[in-house]
Amino acid sequence: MASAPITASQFNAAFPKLAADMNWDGAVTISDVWHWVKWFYFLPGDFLVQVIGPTPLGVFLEISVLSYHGVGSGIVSAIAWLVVLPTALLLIDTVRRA
Ligand SMILES: [Ca+2]
Repeated sequence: MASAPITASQFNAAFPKLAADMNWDGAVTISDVWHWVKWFYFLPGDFLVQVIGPTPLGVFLEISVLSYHGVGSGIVSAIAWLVVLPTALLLIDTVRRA
């Protein structure tokens, strides 16, 4: 039996937030740096989770708030960064040469 679809506001509320103290241990330490990197890396995939999650496609793909920082989000993020980084470097190089 399928449960009720997760609403857009539930996806918004569960979106991973950036904070100085990402592991909630009460101090900003080097351990938080890894969490910042992870948060930034997963941004493209997590954004897609937020957009697609509440739609019928998201229901079909079984996307939930647990999909944030998940395998699918990681794969989407990898693809996005593999496109974004070379494009950004190419643009920077083009601007420098102009
Ligand atoms: Ca911390």
